[in-house]
Amino acid sequence: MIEIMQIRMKRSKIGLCVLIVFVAFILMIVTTGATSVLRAQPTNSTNTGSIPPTANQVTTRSNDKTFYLFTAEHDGLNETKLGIPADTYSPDVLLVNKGDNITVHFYNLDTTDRHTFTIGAPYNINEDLLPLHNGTIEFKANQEGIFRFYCTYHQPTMAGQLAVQEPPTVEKINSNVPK
Ligand SMILES: [Cu+2]
Repeated sequence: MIEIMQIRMKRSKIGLCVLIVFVAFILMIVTTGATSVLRAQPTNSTNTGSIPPTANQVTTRSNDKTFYLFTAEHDGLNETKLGIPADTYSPDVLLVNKGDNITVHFYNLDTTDRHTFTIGAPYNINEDLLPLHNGTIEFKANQEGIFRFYCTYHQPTMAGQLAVQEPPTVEKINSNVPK
């Protein structure tokens, strides 16, 4: 009778041990899972818990853009022989975001010729400069697209492009990548 009781006690001890190991195993899985969930969240020093997830998407915006635009001339270009003017702009591409306030400081470096900065609709700009003069053009880039600007005196060479693009949206996490 005593022997049977001892065997039962042994069995229940073994059962208890198995239960403890099982519970410990479950706890380990749960803890590891929770850690990996925490790790899956973006690590961002500026991102506090109170900011909603959409705050990870930011729009890069610098609403004011200033350009210095110069007249240029290609040395050695024989205008009579080639039948084209030697005049161009530098730079000849102005890339801006829609909604930007644009300032163009336009310098006529030519000692003899007039030059213009001209854009048609919808911007309708025409800045005409005497030799060695400069002017400032200000406008809001409220129309998306690529718009040709040109000098009314020196076609077809003296021309460029104003590119007005939709403001790019970038992942905030990407802006933290070291350059
Ligand atoms: Cu010109």
